[in-house]
Parts: sequence; structure tokens; C-alpha cells
Amino acid sequence: MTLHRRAFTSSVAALGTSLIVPALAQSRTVEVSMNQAPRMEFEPATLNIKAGDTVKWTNPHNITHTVTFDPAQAANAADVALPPGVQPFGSDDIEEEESYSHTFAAKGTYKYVCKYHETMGMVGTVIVS
Ligand SMILES: [Cu+2]
Repeated sequence: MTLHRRAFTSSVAALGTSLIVPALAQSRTVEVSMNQAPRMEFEPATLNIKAGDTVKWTNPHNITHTVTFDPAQAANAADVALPPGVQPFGSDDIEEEESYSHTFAAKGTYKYVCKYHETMGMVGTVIVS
């Protein structure tokens, strides 16, 4: 009887775990640094995240940057891409020690630029799955 009950309890616990783990899967915040040396860049330049995750860009240095997901503000419109139906968005100027965060609700591939250093290669990609 005792063994029987123990077996029952452990199978319920296993079932409970398999049901609960997905519900506990929490959205994450992923950090991107806006670097100025040895070159202007987003680090990492490419992110793979899940819908509902947040990306936080921080500028640790003294050159102003932006996070611009707006083809109208890009030197080369092809450097910016948004999934269908997603409106352009982005930061204001991000000064030293400032940051900008965005939560990605819609899946798809996003490409963005720093509008001041796009032509120096300061571009990035966020892939949301
Ligand atoms: Cu920049």
C-alpha cells in the first residue's frame, strides 16, 4: 500500500512538472552594448530571442547612439526591416550610461541601425521566434 501510494505520488509530481514548466517559462531581458571601439557596433550584432522577450541597449561610452527601427531614418532603407504589420519604432539619442528597451511581441526578423553610425557598420538584427 505504501509503495503503491509512493508510485502514485511520484507520477503525479512528474505530470505536474511537465505541465508547469512551460507556464513558468519567463520572458527574458537580453542586453546589447553600444560600442565605439575598436569600431562603432552593436554587441552582439545579432540576437535570437522569443516573442515577449525584451532587448535592452546600453551605451557605456561617450559617443551618442540610437536604436532605430525606422527605414525612413536610415541612410540605406534596406538596413532596416520589420515584420509585416509592425510599425517603425526606436529610441531618442542615447547618451553615456543611458539605455533603451523594447519588448518584441511579434515574431519575425527585425533589422535596425544607429542612425549616426549606420554607414560605419553600426547595424543589428533581432530574430524573434
Ligand atoms: Cu552609433
